Amino acid sequence: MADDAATVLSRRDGAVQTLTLNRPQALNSFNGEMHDALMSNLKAAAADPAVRCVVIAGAGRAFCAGQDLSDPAVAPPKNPSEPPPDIGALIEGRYKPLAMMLHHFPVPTVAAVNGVAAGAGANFALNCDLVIAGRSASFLQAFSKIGLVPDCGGTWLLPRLAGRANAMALALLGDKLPAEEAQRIGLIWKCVDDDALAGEAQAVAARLAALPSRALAETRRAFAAADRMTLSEALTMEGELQRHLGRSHDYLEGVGAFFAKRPPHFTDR
Ligand code: T3D
Repeated sequence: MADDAATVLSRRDGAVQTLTLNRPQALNSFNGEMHDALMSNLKAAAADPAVRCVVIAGAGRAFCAGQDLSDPAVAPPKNPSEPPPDIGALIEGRYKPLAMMLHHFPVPTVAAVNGVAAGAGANFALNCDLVIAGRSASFLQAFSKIGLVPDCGGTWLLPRLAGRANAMALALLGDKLPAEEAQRIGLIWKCVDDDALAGEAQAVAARLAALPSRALAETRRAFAAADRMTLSEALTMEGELQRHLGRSHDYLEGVGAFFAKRPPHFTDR
């Protein structure tokens, strides 16, 4: 656990768990150690019923520069007679489980992007439910510049979030997209002043943590499922979910609190 503590810092404030990528000397780029630490921290947060929201942040001046290109797992061989690295194995073994973990995460996730988010680092952030970025942050699909395709879910996420035209330009040209522009095209939720970023991320996480967790979980699952459905199927799904949630104590509490003009007290029942 000592290594885990070095590459990913973990802090709990109330029901909010904050995980901070902590390899600032390499712009928090992913190596094997940080992958392991991140995964074990995410698994611990997912298994802890006291955690109701997770915030992901980066230490230092960057959020995450993607794969650490100096990692022996991906470094091209110095001698041409040696076999090239199997980057596919890295994607299957590391980035796919990470993206799927976030996709199925039991509670909402918030990315607080404090500086550049490049390559898999950008798409790692975009896998979170809400992405908030500091005004000086940027998003960079760095892949084409090193002869690769967007990974960590980029091919799936980018067109869905920003539309095919924007996604294609971002992926093919690999230009840095400033945070304000990322917000404008719908790639991220919002852009805030740099010095307000940490506070905004914690405040929105605390709000999420106070909401009825079953409703939030079903909303996130429904969005994912609706992606593969017709409108009619989505409407049927919504009816089934509302039938189920409409019988919950939290629904009674929410409506009761509304008419009593008092704050609700949700209990996840
Ligand atoms: O094989 C595979 O790659 C498979 C995996 C794929 C998933 C991916 O994520 S592919 C994409 C990998 N990431 C990149 O290609 C981004 C490379 N980095 C950059 O383009 C730039 O560094 C940034 C735009 C992110 C930041 O630019 P800038 O000017 O602010 O900083 P810098 O001077 O370029 O970088 C600062 C240091 O961080 C520097 O080290 P030094 O010279 O001070 O000792 C630089 O080498 C290091 N660094 C930045 N990114 C990486 C990195 N070291 C290792 N891996 C990195 N990805």
